[in-house]
Amino acid sequence: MNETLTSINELMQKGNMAEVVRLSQVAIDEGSTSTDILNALLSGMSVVGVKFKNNEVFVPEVLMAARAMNGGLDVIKPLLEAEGVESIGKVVIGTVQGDLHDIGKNLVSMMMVGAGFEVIDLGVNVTPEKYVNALIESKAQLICMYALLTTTMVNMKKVIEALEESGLRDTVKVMIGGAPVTEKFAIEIGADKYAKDASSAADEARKLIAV
Ligand code: B1M
Repeated sequence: MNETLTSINELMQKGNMAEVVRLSQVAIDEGSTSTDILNALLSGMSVVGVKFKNNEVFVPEVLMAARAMNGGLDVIKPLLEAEGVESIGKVVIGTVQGDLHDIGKNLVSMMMVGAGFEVIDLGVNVTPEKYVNALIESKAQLICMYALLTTTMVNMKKVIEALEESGLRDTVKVMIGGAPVTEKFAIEIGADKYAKDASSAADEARKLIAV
């Protein structure tokens, strides 16, 4: 990691959004790739995650770090999305009900746009009804669900049940992801696919809807 990337990593951990945004642009101007900057941000967030777990930092600090991370992601967003020109399909994405985490979802969303999908992002704390209504409105081919809490990942099953109840399950593929989610869990709840990270989510999406 060069000096700018190291600073991005450290300032992200400190929650200094303005500097992370400024330095992310500096890094691009210096020739760093979007992946270099993404890795600096992700490794910074891993450190914050460990400190959070060990009670060395608390929710306000983590929130500031998350804002700084989202600020950096916004700067590299055009680079991550640059490859997608024509829409190859529609994807509805959201963080499931009860869960307010959104960084991983935003990353998956950017990678999907980069892979050529039109993304309808429902945000966080998304109820099963909201997923169903978005599907009816958009006629998307894929629903992506994200959860970071062991207590909210169970709500993914409720979305699949709501799709079944509304007779729409056969019209759409369902992919799930997020730190506590596993392939085994995906099979258990009847999802079509589990993806471990944002770039494999985009690859798997292409395979799932066969483009
Ligand atoms: Co939260 N939090 N948090 N938090 N937080 C975790 C998840 C936790 C593991 C921390 C810890 O204890 N070590 C823990 C969960 C424990 C558990 O459930 N077992 C936790 C907790 C407990 C909580 C609260 C309950 C704390 C409290 O209030 N006491 C609370 C819950 C609020 C709620 O949601 N109702 C809470 C709140 C928060 C903040 C608001 C402060 C903030 C979120 C801000 C935001 O998102 N805008 C926050 C953060 C930042 C974290 C950590 C530190 C970082 C999460 C993150 O963004 N990682 C996290 C610890 C950790 O993960 N190490 C933690 C970076 C992100 C890129 O990774 O989301 O995993 P991730 O995404 C990955 C993959 O999972 C995958 O791709 C990405 C990488 O390419 N992926 C997909 C993601 N989505 C996918 C979808 C796919 C496929 C792949 O297909 C659809």
